[in-house]
Amino acid sequence: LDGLLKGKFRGCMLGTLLGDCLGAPFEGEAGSKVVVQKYFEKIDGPYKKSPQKRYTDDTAMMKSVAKCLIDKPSMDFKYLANLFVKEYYNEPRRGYGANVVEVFHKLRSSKFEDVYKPAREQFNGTGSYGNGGAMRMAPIPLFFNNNYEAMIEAATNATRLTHTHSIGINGALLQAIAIHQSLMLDPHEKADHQIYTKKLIEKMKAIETEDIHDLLDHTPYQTQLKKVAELLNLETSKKEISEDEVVAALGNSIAALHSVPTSIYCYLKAQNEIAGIETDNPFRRTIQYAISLGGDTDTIAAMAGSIAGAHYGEEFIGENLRKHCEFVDEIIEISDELFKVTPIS
Ligand code: 8NA
Ligand code: MG
Ligand code: MG
Ligand code: MG
Repeated sequence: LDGLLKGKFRGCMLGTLLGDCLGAPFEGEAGSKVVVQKYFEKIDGPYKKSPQKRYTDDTAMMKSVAKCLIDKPSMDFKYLANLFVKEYYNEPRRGYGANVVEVFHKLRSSKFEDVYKPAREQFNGTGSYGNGGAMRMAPIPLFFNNNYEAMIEAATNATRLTHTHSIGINGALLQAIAIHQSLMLDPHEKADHQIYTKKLIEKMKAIETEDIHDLLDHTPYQTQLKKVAELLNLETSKKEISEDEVVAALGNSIAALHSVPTSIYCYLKAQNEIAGIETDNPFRRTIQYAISLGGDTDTIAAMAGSIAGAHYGEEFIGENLRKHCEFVDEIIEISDELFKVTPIS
């Protein structure tokens, strides 16, 4: 059992890394199943030495979240803010969100006095609703796999360092909850998508309780999750849903509301074969399909990849895909260190 969970830790963290590295070259483009299938045929075909794909902000920030848990298992959010800032100034050209860098500047110049203040000031005080909180979530549901309440609290505070809009925070919570759910699944059995989405909706009901002043819908994630369930139900009754329909219903942007439910959909849909995606491997199918949707490809593939990786574990992640990404061995090492400090009941 220990070995199973250790493999799921690696699968989840590698899921973020591989989705990020493999998705980054397509960021901001219109989706194309054909183009992305050809790309994956090269990457997953007979191995040819080629330049490795670089990771971006998604992995850079996830790394800091993991390091914080490893160094300070009781979670020190001032320390986490320090790690984010250090990581950013070491390598500023990792494709960070356009506005989040202001938070890093302010954190540094204020000497981390109030670590939540700079994020609160973003976007004239409304806070960021970007998916930057969600994209780096993986280590938190892994570490707190035994303590749901503590997971929610840690995920909230880790997000608030950069994102204070409730859409940004609740998107990160949904991502944590999805990983937490998939971690409990048997790698060799499929999740029942009706039960899986129903559980997510129930948990979001307990989270989406406050009015969101600038929105008409006060339970936007539950609304999006219902659309995820409807699309999957339509597919069960043999209706094919095009990528355009998926993007129109769920979105593929940098907004958490229009990318986190999308990543959950990618994971659940990719449990089964998808026309135009030639692979038997459900992990590859997840990230390949996510990238095919276009838009914020690295982040949607990173989020979908970490959910899929938590379900299937490391053994489903092929050698070929790994060889084309930088930092694979380091992520495995970090994941094992995180596993070592994780309380197991
Ligand atoms: P962020 O907080 O800077 O948010 C990202 C963007 O979302 C902002 O630059 C705004 O355009 C928009 N936004 C967020 N909140 C508001 C608001 N309240 N009002 C108006 N606009 C708002 O950074 P983040 O960490 O959330 O961003 C994560 C994303 O940026 C990831 O996709 C990551 O990979 C990176 N990134 C994405 C792209 C892309 O083309 N999709 C390109 C480079 C980097
Ligand atoms: Mg990125
Ligand atoms: Mg697959
Ligand atoms: Mg992105």
